Amino acid sequence: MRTQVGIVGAGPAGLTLARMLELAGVESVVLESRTRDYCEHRIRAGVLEQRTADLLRELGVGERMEREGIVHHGIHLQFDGERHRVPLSELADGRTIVIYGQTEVVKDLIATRLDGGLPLHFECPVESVDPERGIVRYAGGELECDVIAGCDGFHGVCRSSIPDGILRRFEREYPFGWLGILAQVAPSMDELVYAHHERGFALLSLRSPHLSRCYIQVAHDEDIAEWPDERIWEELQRRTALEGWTLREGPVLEKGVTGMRSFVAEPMQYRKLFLAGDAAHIVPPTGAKGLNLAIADVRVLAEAIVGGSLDRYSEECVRRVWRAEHFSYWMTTMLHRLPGEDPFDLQLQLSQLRYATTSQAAARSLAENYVGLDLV
Ligand code: RFL
Ligand code: PHB
Repeated sequence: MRTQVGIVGAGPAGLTLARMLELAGVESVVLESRTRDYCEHRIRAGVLEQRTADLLRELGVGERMEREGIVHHGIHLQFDGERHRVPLSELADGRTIVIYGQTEVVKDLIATRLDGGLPLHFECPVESVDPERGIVRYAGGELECDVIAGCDGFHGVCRSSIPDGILRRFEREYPFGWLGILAQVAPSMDELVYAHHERGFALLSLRSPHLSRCYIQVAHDEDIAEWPDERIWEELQRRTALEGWTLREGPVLEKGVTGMRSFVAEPMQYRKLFLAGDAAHIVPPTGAKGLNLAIADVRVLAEAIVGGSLDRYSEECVRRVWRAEHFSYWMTTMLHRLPGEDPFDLQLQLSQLRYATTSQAAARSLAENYVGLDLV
């Protein structure tokens, strides 16, 4: 088999790239190791930056997002028993964020690809790629490509096919994780709440007017079996408590623990192989940047492929990647309890939170980064 662009992975990066190439008249084949059902139900991100939402609209896959996505103009930071609103849109040129699950973005992109009769193969794990020759090897055979797009996530095979000595790796692991739940109950707040608390961080988010998505900070290797639903709600109640406000509880539909890591591999390209999204970089979820960065990468990649000049792909991506790395690290270290911290560390966090919610300049910086202005 031969194609112009071989895309490894049908996550947000691979699927968005395939759609952009299709509209530009470039042929591609997408190979995905998992089933369609698995890809469509893997619960992850929920916050789309305005430019991500705009791109999905431009690509003709934004119709359901337009109907079901929920536009937000602010977020809340809670600490020291008080909740403070950060008016994102007011501070960042009227920009907004859209609450629309990654699962839904993926479903819309898969449906469009398959409706168009274009090649997207599930249950087709790629075994190896040859970046020099542009060969993608999978169980049933080989795909010969002009360009290989490595969109296969953090644990994929593409990054490790780059010979030793080429990539620089930057990494930070955090000694904690998030326990996340999806619950069948109307969200108790109309906007997201990021809560700093002595018992650990908590986040109130949502997926729809009837579905809440909430997280609590736990140990990175926390055993989910230790967390019956009542214990999770009790912890969420304590960490988000506020006088005159109550957190509504409901049946837990899904729960899981995720570790947290920062990671960058540079350069994001080698010969015919171009890495995009989680295959090249990971951010902790506190800044809501992972999905948005993945889509920003493939926008650059698609334009470079169509324009025929791929040399500067990595260079064009990494500045934005490092901005998001810094912002996600900053949000994470400001909001979580840090093992080994002392009272000095705690006071620094509280001071930073007060500054971010009282100084116009500090709040604007947070807002610009959160909504994803093109600063770099
Ligand atoms: P993905 O989504 O991991 O997709 C990679 C795809 O490649 C497939 N694959 C292979 N296919 C063929 N052959 C192989 N050998 C393969 N190896 C792997 C995989 O099955 C998969 O389908 O990477 P992509 O496309 O780069 O997208 C990145 C995003 O998924 C990720 O950054 C975000 O989900 C991160 N993230 C968040 N990002 C945000 O922007 N906002 C958020 O609010 C947000 N919240 C989150 C998050 C991630 C979380 N977890 C679980 C890590 C919340 C959580 C809890
Ligand atoms: C989510 O809704 O899953 C979510 C929202 C904001 C974050 C991370 C995850 O920072």
